[in-house]
Amino acid sequence: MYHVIYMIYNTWLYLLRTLSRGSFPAQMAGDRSGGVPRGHAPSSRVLCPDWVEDRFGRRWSPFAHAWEITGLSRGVALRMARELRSLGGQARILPGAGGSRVAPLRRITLVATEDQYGRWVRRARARGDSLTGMILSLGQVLDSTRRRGPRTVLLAHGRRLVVGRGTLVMGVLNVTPDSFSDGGRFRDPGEAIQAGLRLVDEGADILDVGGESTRPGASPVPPGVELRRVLPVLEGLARRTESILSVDTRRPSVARAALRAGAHLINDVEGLRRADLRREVARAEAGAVIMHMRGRPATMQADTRYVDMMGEIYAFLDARLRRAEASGIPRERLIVDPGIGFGKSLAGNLEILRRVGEFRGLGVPVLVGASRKSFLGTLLKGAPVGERLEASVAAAVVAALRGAHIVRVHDVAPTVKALRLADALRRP
Ligand code: HH2
Repeated sequence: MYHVIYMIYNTWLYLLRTLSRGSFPAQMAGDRSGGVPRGHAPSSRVLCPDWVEDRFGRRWSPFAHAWEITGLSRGVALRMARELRSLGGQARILPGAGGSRVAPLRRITLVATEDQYGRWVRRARARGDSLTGMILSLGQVLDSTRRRGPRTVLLAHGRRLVVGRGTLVMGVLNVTPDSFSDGGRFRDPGEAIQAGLRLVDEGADILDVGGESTRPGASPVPPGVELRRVLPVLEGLARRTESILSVDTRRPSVARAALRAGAHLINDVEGLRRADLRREVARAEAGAVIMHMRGRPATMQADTRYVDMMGEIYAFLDARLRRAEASGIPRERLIVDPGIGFGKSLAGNLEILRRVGEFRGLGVPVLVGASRKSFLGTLLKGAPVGERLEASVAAAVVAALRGAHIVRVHDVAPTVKALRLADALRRP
């Protein structure tokens, strides 16, 4: 009996070793973009906060954490790999983006348990050489990824949003004639205000008022039209509810008027691309959501292929957070969103949901909006918008369980109820 167990154990060990030596997909070898521009400083992210599966779908020991660092020279990558391996961790070096033809930059995937990582940090601290800073910063990324306790997002008009106690719900209030799922619902601002107040009663923590559709293929509307749509609704809501008011806009003039009318947060699907918009947010000391979108709504679904989608989104959000900070908007006012449905394929949207916790490594709250989106219709074999409720609620629950702090939804009441379970499961 003992021999049989011993043989099974050895076979298992052999399989594990063979699998972990397996080669990476061929397309990675030719990767030249990876979302990191030339000359970009090395940046790191935690690939797997709770489960450990690297971006090639390979599962690692369930008590390890995986990091990816991009933009390293070959020498530094080799040194890091050697050091971590000597502590029992694992490392794999891949071609990265940037550098020169002679000295291309590398990216490295590291997998280590907390204990191995702790020993690495102690060793690096004692030595105090050029790798020390990078090794310590891995820990900071890891900490923000796993951080579970409440934190506060600072908003305009002195308001605060406490994030991290339970999943927060942002209720969608579109005052557009053409939004993909709820356009043309209201005949006048009064009706929209009533609908917003109902969402608050149902448990929405934030109301997101939008005056321009960003559905795939949507054409932009003039700022004046957008303003006429959102302003009376925001003013009415500001008078009648204490709820946090967000405005879904990419226009500086709309943001300025909305913030004056009582909005606390700017939700920008263009990720604070415009300097004027950053200025308005900074001036009003407002909060802002930085969302990832590739291209423009009119064209974003034309090409949804990426070499490394999660890496590109992460690098984009990281760069936009830094740009916002440089414009006078501190991180405490910012939230990130990977932008489900904005230039992503069905597989891409599912991957974002599955791996959304990785964005926690950016150190700010993570928002996800999957509600009623067309990838759910595709999964449901072409179900129209009105038949996507259950899948939308499921997507919000999955996002919460996988690490999102805030979900943006149309159907607030059923989502709030479903999230009770998700939040109970997440509590230690
Ligand atoms: N999705 C939409 C609009 N704004 N903002 C954030 N932060 N995240 C999202 O996923 C997101 C968003 C699109 O949904 P909807 O508002 O319902 O449709 P439309 O743009 O057609 O008005």
